[in-house]
Amino acid sequence: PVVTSGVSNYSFPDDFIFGVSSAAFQIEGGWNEGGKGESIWDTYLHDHPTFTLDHNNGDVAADSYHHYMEDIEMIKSLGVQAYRMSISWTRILPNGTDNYINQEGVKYYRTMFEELLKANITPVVTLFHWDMPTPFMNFGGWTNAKVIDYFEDYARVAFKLYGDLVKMWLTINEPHENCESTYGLAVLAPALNSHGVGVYLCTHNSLLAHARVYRMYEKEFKPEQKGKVSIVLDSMWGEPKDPNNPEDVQAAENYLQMHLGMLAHPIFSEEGDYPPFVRERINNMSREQGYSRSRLPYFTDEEVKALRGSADFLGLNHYTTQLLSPSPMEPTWQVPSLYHDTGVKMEADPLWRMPGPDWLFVYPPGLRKLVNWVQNNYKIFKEIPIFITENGSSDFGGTEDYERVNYYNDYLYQLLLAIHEDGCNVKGYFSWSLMDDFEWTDGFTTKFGLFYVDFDSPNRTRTPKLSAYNYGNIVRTRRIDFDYIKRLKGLNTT
Ligand code: GBH
Repeated sequence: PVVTSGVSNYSFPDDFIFGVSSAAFQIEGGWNEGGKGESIWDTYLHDHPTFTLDHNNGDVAADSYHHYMEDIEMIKSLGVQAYRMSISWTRILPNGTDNYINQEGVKYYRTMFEELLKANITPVVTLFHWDMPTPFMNFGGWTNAKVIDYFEDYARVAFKLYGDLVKMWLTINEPHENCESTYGLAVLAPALNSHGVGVYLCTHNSLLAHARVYRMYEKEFKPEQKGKVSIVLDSMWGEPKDPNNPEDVQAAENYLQMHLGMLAHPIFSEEGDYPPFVRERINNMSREQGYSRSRLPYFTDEEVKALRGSADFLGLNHYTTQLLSPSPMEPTWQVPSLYHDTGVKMEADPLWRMPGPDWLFVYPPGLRKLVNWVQNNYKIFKEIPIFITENGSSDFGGTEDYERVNYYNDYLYQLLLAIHEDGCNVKGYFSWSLMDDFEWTDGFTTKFGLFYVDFDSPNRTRTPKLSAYNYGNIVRTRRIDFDYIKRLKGLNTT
């Protein structure tokens, strides 16, 4: 039964980890302080100030470079067990390369991890959350396979510096979104138009970089440090527009294979490599378009082997759902492109709420269905767990965020159903985001935080929203009280 009032019948198991998420470029600021080098987000936004909706950049952001102790207090107040954050590559390696290590940057993160641990909060650390060192982006970023070597060097430095404190590592945040939006849709810096070609080079090299770092940790660090390493994959849920129409069901499955399977299958399936459907589809499309080689690169046998099983758990980001039906000829697609290759029509149900801008539609069962899809597609999740590393909702501001409260209640309830009724092996959940931040192309116009940040105040003052109190209650009671905020606000709960 789906509960929407009172207290949830199910509770989160004792070993279930609650956390909050953030990313370096989105909150840190201090772009040129303490010896930090530039990432492409610094460089590109300085050169193209109108790239973001509000013409803002990340120079100061939420100024966590100076206010990190407040951040830790906020995290503590939620009662969560873990904090997912990322390291800015160029804060510790200003040139991107390991020939020069910036001690001030090293100290910043070391202090952060120590303070978190003092507060009994486990740091979960992403190595790459989209802030590619500018020198590397100048020769292609992830589309240049040489960057894999430099990413390995950077990861080794990070493991050496922090591996005594950090036991949960994530290599790359959302390679699917990062590659598609940087090289395909050109909505992430530096907005390169290489749709249908660059997007797959980037995806391919991101996967290889992940495997390289996983195997390096396994060999050089794991025996002593005993940590876990994984990757963060993102996916919408694809709901068949008409569940009784087999073509729509197939379209939804195709979407999931092209956008999530492409990244998940090489790592989590028994056979490894890209899913046969994805391989065949892109090969066929490439051939029809006159290419003499597939736009999707091939792995060698050794690479397939290195990738297979290269994760100790899965980090899964999920926000929204679309209705899918077949449509090979959508006129708005660029040719070639990931979306054209996918060949499905995506639309939102007009009944779904959209509290923020354009893309985030609220469909809570999508989370349960997505987790089940992952669990059922890859046997490995009988042994290794799934962590939801991001989930949350956007709006345009303020602290009375009832829509966000509802979003968390409803999505987390669906997660309870996935755990208790479907037996899915989900062991943790991280809300996106701890606080309002720099939302990439949206600048500061879109808000995701549990804490409100006043971006006009010099101190970037932080204030808990209703969703922070509500999340804190879920974390502490391990149940969802659908009336908690109503009671807190003295509203009628009947
Ligand atoms: C996450 O990506 C990121 O990891 C995180 O950094 C970010 O802050 C968070 O989302 C919230 O935005 O339809 O062309 O406008 C989530 C992936 C990002 C996928 C936005 C859909 C919309 C592209 N989503 N994207 S578009």
